[in-house]
Amino acid sequence: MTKKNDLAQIGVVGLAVMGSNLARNFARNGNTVAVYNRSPEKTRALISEHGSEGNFIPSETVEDFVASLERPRKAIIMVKAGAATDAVINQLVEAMDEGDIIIDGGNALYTDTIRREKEVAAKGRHFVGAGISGGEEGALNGPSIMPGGPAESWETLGPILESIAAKVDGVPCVTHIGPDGAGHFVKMVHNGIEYADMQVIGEAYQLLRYGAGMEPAEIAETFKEWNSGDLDSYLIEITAEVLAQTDPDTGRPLVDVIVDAAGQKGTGRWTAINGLELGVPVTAIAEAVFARALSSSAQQRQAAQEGELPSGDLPALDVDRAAFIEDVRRALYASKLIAYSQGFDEIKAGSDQFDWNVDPRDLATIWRGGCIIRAKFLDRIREAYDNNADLPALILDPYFKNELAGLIDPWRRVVVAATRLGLPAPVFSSSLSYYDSLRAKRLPAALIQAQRDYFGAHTFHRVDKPGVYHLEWSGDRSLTRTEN
Ligand code: NBP
Repeated sequence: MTKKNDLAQIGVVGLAVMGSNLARNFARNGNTVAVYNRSPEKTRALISEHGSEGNFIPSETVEDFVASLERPRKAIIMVKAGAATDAVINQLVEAMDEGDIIIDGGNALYTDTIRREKEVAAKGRHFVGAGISGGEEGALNGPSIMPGGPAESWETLGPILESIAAKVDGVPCVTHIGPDGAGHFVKMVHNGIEYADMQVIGEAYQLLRYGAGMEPAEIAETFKEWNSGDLDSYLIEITAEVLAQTDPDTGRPLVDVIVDAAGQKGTGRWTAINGLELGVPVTAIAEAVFARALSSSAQQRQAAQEGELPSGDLPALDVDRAAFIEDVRRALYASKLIAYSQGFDEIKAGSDQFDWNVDPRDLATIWRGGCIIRAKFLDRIREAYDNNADLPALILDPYFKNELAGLIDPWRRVVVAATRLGLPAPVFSSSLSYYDSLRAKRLPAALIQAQRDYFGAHTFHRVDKPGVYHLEWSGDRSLTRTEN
């Protein structure tokens, strides 16, 4: 515990699971931490259970909390995103002075962060929206942190955030992402990629389980093997553990006693909505969000099962099992590549729209540790952008193109197999369509343009000469050049 007149280098407001773990992480790394929670019981519980882990200064009012901070004061808010965050910001702005820094470490929508930064800056305080990934375990032992806000706040905050971030090869998984909402934007897309990553793992499991007829424990072994290759990642690692787990009550595989309705808190949905708004096809992410929604449509699913929607002929899997397992691994890898490629496209589009200047290499670096999508292949992504900062798409990097050459045939076979087996694989199959759309010399968009011109005189461009054209569909079918 601290001496009476010590001041804290950092403060944490909101001591539910994330806030209390983050406060402990700060304290364990040699920082004196001021802590405050609306209900004082949580503050008292933190001190009584973990007070010996480092230097904490607990307060039961916002005023005492602010007074216990060293200047410029730095306070991280870890409360429920939305109205609670606004309430706490207002209290802190009131109690703080010019130049003090308020950091929102919750999962805020980036547009809220942009608004909040303006409001807080107008009152002479600094505001930093920081995405924090890694869940409760990461918060305690080293998260990946994505701070936005003014560059000058980063100068002050950088060292203290580096002290608690995960480290990979000695490099802390935190860096200044860009101004105002850049940090929360990038965290949103990170979560969108996480949705897609989890879904493709789910689709691989579904195919092995109900296509190849493997038991969860056997699939756990397969995932363990996969984790030592290209797919080496946190999510594959925990999937192997989850599938090996039995239910303490019944002894059955745990995955079999869990209701198959996936929850969501909104960041995946935001990523998909933002992709639609920016016109960036984040199909893998959107399909993953829809897949969760479909899984939770209990009534419809039950009606569809009771009404026994026709399945058509479903022949059993007629290929060599070992070959099928390897094909599924490659299809998973390919679909995952598409998800990341699309996520990086969305970040580039957001960065361009808001003039954030986000460097994709930074993300490939700070996502290597601490966060949920940490994966070995982020090193390859970093190399791809090192080699060409203006890559038109991640999958067009020479290394990934070469990888895809070895993945494409198995990927097609798996999508065909899933279709023939009647097993849903929405991200595997839509990612393949996305890939083939990008490759296509001609898309049916020409036909769509003609249809639009037919019913709405929306005009079209020609492949052979400049200008904008309209055909008199309901008249003499003559062609008019409407613009040069
Ligand atoms: P919760 O999101 O469950 O929020 C609970 C905290 O918010 C408590 O400290 C509660 O105080 C406080 N709070 C509320 Br609710 N309304 C308040 C108000 N009007 N004024 C002041 N405090 C208020 O906590 P969490 O799961 O620890 O997450 C914290 C943040 O971190 C969230 O934004 C979350 O999205 C984000 N996040 C969570 C994870 C994760 O894995 N859980 C991962 C990454 C980011 P009380 O004790 O007085 O009710």
